[in-house]
Amino acid sequence: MQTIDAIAEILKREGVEYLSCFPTTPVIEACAAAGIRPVICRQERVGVGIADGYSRVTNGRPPGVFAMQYGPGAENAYSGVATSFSDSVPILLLPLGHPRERQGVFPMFDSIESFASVTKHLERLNLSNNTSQVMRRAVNALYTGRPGPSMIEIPADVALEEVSEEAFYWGGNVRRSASQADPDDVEAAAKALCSATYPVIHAGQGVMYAEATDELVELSELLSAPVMTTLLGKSGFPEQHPLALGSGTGVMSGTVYHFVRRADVILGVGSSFTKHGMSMNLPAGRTLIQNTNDPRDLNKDYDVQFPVIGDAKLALRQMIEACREIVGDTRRNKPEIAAEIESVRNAWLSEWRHKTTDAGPLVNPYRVITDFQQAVPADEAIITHDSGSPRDQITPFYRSGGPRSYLGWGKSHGLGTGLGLVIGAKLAAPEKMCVNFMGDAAFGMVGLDFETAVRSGAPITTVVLNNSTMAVETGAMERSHNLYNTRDLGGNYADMGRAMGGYAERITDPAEIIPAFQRARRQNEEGNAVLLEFITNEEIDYSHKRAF
Ligand SMILES: Cc1ncc(C[n+]2csc(CCOP(=O)(O)OP(=O)(O)O)c2C)c(N)n1
Ligand SMILES: [Mg+2]
Repeated sequence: MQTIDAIAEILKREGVEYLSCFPTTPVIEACAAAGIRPVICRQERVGVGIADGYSRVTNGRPPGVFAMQYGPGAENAYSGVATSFSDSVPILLLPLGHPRERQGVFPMFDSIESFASVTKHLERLNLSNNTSQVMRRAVNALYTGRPGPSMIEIPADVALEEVSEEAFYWGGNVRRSASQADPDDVEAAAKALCSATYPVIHAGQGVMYAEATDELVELSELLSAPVMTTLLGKSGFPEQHPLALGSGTGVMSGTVYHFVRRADVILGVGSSFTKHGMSMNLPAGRTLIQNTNDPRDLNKDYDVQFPVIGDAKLALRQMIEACREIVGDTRRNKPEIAAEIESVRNAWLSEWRHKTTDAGPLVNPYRVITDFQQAVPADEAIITHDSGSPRDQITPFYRSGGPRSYLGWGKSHGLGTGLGLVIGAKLAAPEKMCVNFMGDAAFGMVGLDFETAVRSGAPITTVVLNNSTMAVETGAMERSHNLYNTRDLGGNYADMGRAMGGYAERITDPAEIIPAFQRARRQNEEGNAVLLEFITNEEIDYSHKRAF
């Protein structure tokens, strides 16, 4: 067999069903022959996003895989890979490389040099007979520790060389392995947590990768501790739960604001505690407990008094046992905590009601997300935002269902990323209604990949919140906009959706929001990709923006 056949066989044995890709690379041919379905994107950046969204939904088992050509294919993938790296998503990238005799020659693009800062693992496959061991290292990087992109560059000549029968093996022994926390750390952390007057749990995406939602719910109920999530961790704690506060990012729900401001002890679980424009700052002076599986996260941006290094699921189980030893059942399910959360939420929602129920004349983005929640139950959907106002409008208000019913992303917040993610999510979870909400500028970045959804058996719903401008840039572009109209954009996106073969509607009447989502859902169920273009107002009020 050739190198590419050996790689396809290994992917098959690891359960890979889809290869997100764009030509020219013979990896596509080998995967197709092995029964792995190629999904051809319209540009590499989105192709990486498809693999990324797929991996987020499967937790990397099986992983999303993306293959592309050397030079322009690898170059155009860069922003997608940067997104996966900054969000720590386990994807496998298989760029073709220049043939060995051309490597290192000016000005050939070199993936090994260029992707070094945005990959967890990176290796060039220099010898066909090394395929098995090179792939073993790549797969190991996907399955263990902090996740991230794993890249194997396959030089075009090596790709077609023979792998000898003796050299090929795949034991299937690369599996997920994780470790518990130091029991002394757990005991100290549990004491601090149990002596808190107002504890808050701050859950990151590590909870989802560790599949630790049940343990998180158990600990929060044991202590009656309210739980917020980060942007990436959104849906790791079911947001319909009575102890759920919602998510805290650059913006936050009224419940996150109220309870975090009052908290004396914050327990981070599966969270990197990263200071970032897309994350909520932790207010000063709190006692911090941090569980992470990556020591680089500790004391990075905050003084952490109580580190708990280990897998979120295993460490939460340890914390549950340690807390139970201290407080027994005395704090379990205190109704007054849930009642306070409910009353703070209701007060906050009533401040926003004029926007969430806005009768027009223009559609208000806050009403779109509110009505969507009435039209589609959260646990029957997977939704994601895009950069810009849509992210900041959706995340405080949307109450997700179980793990991965919301794909929160954006430590690198490349405009347009949501479209690829939601196509990947649909491939991983065809039974869910998969919806990405994007602004008109976001659509401009990647919109032609809506046709990928139409063509590839990934009937998603893309929502374009069209305000004909970049509303989120209002503050940043005042002078140039006054002089040259720099923020404004044009386009008729429903027409584009139709031209690409999808079912599309333009909605201008707020009363039509719910019926439009109901029609979209039926269309998706019949296999049609849908584009809903809402003509919205320029909405630049955000909930508790940078409140801490
Ligand atoms: C690739 C990339 N370039 C630039 C940005 C900066 N950026 C973030 S949002 C935004 C404009 C968003 O406009 P739109 O999608 O129309 O949403 P709106 O705020 O109008 O609702 C820009 C330029 C980015 N996030 N990614
Ligand atoms: Mg806009």
